[in-house]
Amino acid sequence: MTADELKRLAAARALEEVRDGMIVGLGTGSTARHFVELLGERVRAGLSVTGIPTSEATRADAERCGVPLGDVDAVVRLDLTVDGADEIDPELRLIKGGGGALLREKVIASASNRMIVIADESKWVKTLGAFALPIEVVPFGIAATGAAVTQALRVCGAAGPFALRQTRDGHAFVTDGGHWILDARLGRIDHPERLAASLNAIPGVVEHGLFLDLATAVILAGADGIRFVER
Ligand code: ABF
Repeated sequence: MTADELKRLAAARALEEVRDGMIVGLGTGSTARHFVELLGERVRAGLSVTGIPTSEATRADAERCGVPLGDVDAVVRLDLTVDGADEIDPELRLIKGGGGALLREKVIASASNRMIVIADESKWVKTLGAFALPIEVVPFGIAATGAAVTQALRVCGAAGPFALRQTRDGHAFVTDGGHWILDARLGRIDHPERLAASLNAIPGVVEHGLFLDLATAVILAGADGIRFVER
């Protein structure tokens, strides 16, 4: 089975957790897109849900698939969010943000009663950090913020180079919120909680891709089938 087929299998399993009347956070990325497509099929078959997209790309997908969307500014709590991830460790800590939607993804996941992560088994790791950690920053004062990020990484024993994410034509990648992203290649992150706290303390850092204590379950699709891992 291809990785894409595994992603769709994981998305299909997540659909079983959706109930009529739910407010559902819709993640971003290729795995989450499978979920949106399958949810659209269920809506056409009569399911009633309200989707809250975590990016403009997902909003477009949801509209294309006929998933009814709610007003994010009026929603206080969501029943469930289904989203992908770049890395997942055995404590269900995540690195997210490879797709650049980490801020909205974190806002929505934090407001959800449950967050189910869907992924193919390649995302499962013993230790986070092989995937570059995305750090979303405000463009204002980027040099000072970059220096503070370097210091925070060093203090947390996770030193490594970082680079401003760029588009193919060499411009800074701009998030849906109008921010930039620094991708930090750390190799391994031994103390994710410490690093998260240090990054959160930097004024120019808007958010980072460490999602700790947010995922309530992970659906992993692999050659041997589906694993449902719950906290
Ligand atoms: C989003 O999409 C991101 O947080 C993560 O970076 C990425 C995973 O992408 P894919 O599902 O395409 O592997 O969930």
